[in-house]
Amino acid sequence: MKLIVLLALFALATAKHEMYTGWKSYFVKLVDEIQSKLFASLADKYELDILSHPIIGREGLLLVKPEYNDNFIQDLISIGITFRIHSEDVKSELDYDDLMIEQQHTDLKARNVGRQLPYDNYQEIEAIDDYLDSIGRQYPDVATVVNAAESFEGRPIKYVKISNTNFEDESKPVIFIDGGIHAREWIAPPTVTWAIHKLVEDLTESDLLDNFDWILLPVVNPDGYKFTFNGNRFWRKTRSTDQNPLSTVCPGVDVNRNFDFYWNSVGTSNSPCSDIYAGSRAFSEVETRVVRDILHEHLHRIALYITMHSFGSMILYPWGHDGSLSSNALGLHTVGVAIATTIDQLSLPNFAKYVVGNSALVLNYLASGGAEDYAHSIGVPLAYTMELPGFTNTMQGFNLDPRYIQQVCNETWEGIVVGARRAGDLFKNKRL
Ligand code: 0X9
Ligand code: ZN
Repeated sequence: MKLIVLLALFALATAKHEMYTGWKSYFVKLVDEIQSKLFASLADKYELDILSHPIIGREGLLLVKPEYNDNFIQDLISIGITFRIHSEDVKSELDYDDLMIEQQHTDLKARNVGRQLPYDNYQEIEAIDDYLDSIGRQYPDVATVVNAAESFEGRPIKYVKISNTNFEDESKPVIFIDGGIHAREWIAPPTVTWAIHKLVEDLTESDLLDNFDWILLPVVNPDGYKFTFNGNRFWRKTRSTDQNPLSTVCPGVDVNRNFDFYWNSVGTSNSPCSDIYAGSRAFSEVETRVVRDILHEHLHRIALYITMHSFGSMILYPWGHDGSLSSNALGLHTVGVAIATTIDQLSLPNFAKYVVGNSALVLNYLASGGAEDYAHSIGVPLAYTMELPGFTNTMQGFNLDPRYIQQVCNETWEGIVVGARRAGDLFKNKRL
């Protein structure tokens, strides 16, 4: 009987990532603009799923479907783009990731680390929500949990407001950080929950609450996030359907193409089956509207907005739709560099150094309707997309090893602190 149960569990576990059977993953390195353009056309032609964008001189990581593999490799060779295999079998790599996560749970239990916290491991949405609620219950004087809306599938979209003056001191700048716009970018939510931990449970620098109010939204897209835990590890979008006839077979909108900033004009798709589907209209998604409404409610005092993504070790700023610079480009760059150098000093040798710059120029692709562009366009002076680290050239699986989550949380937090203080200084000057 025991054996049957064990076999059934094994079968269940190995069946989990069945849909990625036969997929392969590659590291790709581009040397110049020409290769970069050619690569972009290959990405379209072979529907590549790019997990980390290759930029000139720095490898990226991508997935190839079984039916395209041979032709894709032939094209790479004939164009002269350098590549190397990451995995011959994406499914088995995903099984490896699951094992690592399980191992981390076991290690934490063995070390007697009571409850499992969202920044200790990659955690299900329910564990993250429970953590936020427990923070609200235990620290009502500084933390207020807001159930902003229900997602398309009815999950709460929760954020935490943190303030030692009940958000009533209008002279304080607000720092707004979100994560999980893209469901599969699992390293993002822990950096936001860690920020909550550092501001509420383990405040070590009192100026952070004396001088700022904070809004922290760890998972913008809970439906997509949930879906990535149920066998669709590489899901990126929401899970909504709309009037488009294809939408029931291909649900979901890319939240980072759904903001009303040159909506659906470049680097987007009209097809619901695309990973960069812009939606039927700007702000079609309740998830996008939650971010929009926070930005507008506190616009007069949001000094800094950071939206957490992965991977790539990049700090990206507007404008992403055409690569031009905003009138605050100098400020954006200076504060971006301050954040990046802080993080780099704390980073590990096998992590890449941060790159700072305009998103379109760094990534070499244009994309409209992005969160940080929208925030900046309505008046948030400092607005960034952070592509967190987590991708190393020796990596196995697709997750940063869960043992390093803490490292990323720590270094990112120190970067946020520097960014907040710089933003606070600029904000003070603006108000004089
Ligand atoms: O393409 C994106 O949405 C972001 N990269 S990711 O790999 N996380 O998907 C970059 C967004 C850059 N910002 C804008 N284009 N506005
Ligand atoms: Zn992303």
